[in-house]
Amino acid sequence: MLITEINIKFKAGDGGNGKVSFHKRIKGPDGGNGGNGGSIFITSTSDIYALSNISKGAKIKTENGQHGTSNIKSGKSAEDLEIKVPIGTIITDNNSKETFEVTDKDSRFLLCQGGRGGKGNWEFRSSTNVTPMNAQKGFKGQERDLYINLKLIADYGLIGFPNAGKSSLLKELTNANPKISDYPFTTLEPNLGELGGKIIADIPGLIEGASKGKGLGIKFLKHIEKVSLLFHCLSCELEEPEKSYRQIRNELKSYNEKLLKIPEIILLTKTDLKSEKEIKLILKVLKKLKKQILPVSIHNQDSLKKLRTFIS
Ligand SMILES: Nc1nc2c(ncn2[C@@H]2O[C@H](COP(=O)(O)OP(=O)(O)OP(=O)(O)O)[C@@H](O)[C@H]2O)c(=O)[nH]1
Ligand SMILES: [Mg+2]
Repeated sequence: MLITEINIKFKAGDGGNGKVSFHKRIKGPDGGNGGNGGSIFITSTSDIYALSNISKGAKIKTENGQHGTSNIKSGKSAEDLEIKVPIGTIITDNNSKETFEVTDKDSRFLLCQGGRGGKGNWEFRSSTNVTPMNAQKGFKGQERDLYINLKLIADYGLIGFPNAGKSSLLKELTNANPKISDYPFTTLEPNLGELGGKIIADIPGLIEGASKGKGLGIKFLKHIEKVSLLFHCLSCELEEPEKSYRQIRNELKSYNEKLLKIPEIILLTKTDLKSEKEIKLILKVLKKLKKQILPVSIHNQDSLKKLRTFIS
């Protein structure tokens, strides 16, 4: 299952305590320092399912550093942890409101600093105090209460009513193999495919009232917020294509008006189901919308070729 939202706590390990001890023979201080606690780093991956690896536990933590010991021996530092999250993930600290964005394949940053180990009494020796009785406690590892939100970064988005043929087009155009069926809401979570180095996102169908939670709602629209082009799929089976088009646009608007500014092309889908004359009539009606319209059918290779050239 595609996980796109998680609330979780991260806790970096605490530093080990410094030691107070004295050398048996020399009698001088010989307490070692504590080891550092493990830090937590975030790195990026192109695996959009990667959040499922961290969604299971309520807390992710690293080990504490070990305490210092006699003979000026430092405690062992704990291993750091690298958490891989998909490109497009935004991590927000619920308390400080700091945000961290994983923007590309090279993103890597420290999220929770491991606690530094405390100094042993060896470190506190001086000309005025040759028998220091004090050592430092290990410092606390950084703890964060996080909200992790994945917004898939796609170049193009396929939107429209359920059953409009969005997933079928994604399958024809790209390497993706989404589930396709003749009932509404076949797609329950976004599918991604790649064509000529560009990522196309196919999201679950929208219906009137989606912004108020109808159908699968509009939560998946976050994945198309950053696309540079929307393919608005309108099936030529629709009784009132213009009205249907406006219904979808209204749902986009209710989610975020900025979506209306993304360049859009209407794909009149399933054209094989209608005669040429009927298609012409639909195109005439849709002309009023003053949008570019491409008629397509998965059973018409020519139309797919045109669409492919258009995209690449
Ligand atoms: N005749 C014909 N049928 C098509 C065409 N494209 C898709 N279909 C059929 O239409 C039905 C719905 O296709 P999907 O690709 O699952 O539609 P969708 O828009 O992804 O639907 P949701 O995931 O429910 O939103 C399936 O039975 C497809 O085989 C087409 O060009 N011509
Ligand atoms: Mg689908």
